Amino acid sequence: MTTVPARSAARTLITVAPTGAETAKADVPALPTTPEELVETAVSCEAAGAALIHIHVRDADHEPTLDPVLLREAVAAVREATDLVVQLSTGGAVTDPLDRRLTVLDADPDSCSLTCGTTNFGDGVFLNPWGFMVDLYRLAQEREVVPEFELFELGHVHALRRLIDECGLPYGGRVHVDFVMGVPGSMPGTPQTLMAALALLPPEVTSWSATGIGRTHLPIAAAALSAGGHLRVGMEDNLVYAKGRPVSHNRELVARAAELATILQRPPMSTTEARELLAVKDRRPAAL
Ligand code: KMH
Ligand code: ZN
Repeated sequence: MTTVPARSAARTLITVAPTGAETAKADVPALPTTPEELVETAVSCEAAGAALIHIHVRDADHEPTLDPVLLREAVAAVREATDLVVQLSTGGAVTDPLDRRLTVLDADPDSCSLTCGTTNFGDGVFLNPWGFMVDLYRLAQEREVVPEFELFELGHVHALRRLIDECGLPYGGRVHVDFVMGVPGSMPGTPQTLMAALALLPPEVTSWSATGIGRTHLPIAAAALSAGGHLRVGMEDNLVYAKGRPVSHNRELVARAAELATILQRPPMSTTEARELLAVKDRRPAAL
């Protein structure tokens, strides 16, 4: 008999990852790449049920960038317009150098992604050597930024164990992980793999979410909800709403996730509940 994990939640944290670093604006005009589109997407996805936004910033040419000024402006703009937990990607694009990826924390996000190891990433390699993971983790602790541990591989789950042993708990004391499944060359986006990964989670993990890339998006969402987990959706991970029907706005993916979660009696959690779940520091202007 399969047991429901103790960390199974009554409500669902919905994360939206609206942009990513891989898709070209020219190929997908609906991808939010400008500051105005990012804010409009954030507002609209919050209204549809999202409580956390995972942001990759694009420059004026719609190319992925780690420009510190643009990152700061993006964080401030989303914080001003919404109550979403603001998470910046430290993964960037596969071409981004490690030292530049560390500077993402200078933009003072609530949360940052922290991938627990190197992985195949389509035709590329997404580099996350041990020393970089430790540096990023210690910097996040120092800056009081809550990391979201991104796990693309079963080996990453074990590397998280090593990271907690060596560096202790994150700022706030909660450990939230996100399984990124179905990246070509990395762990497959199947319910069986999700169950295997869950079985390996260290006991310190207090919450987990999952996202499936491409056609694994919906099955992984259903499997994660069934197993008590949270959801990440968005055009970073999936550009197809249904067979032959492209996603026209991130809101559609969030709304569908919210509906699915509600049907399964685990409705979306509010941004206030998400802040408590993740124990993020309150950086909203009114709180300062
Ligand atoms: N763009 C990928 C190479 C993250 O945001 O931290 C890495 C990624 C993970 O998207
Ligand atoms: Zn990302």
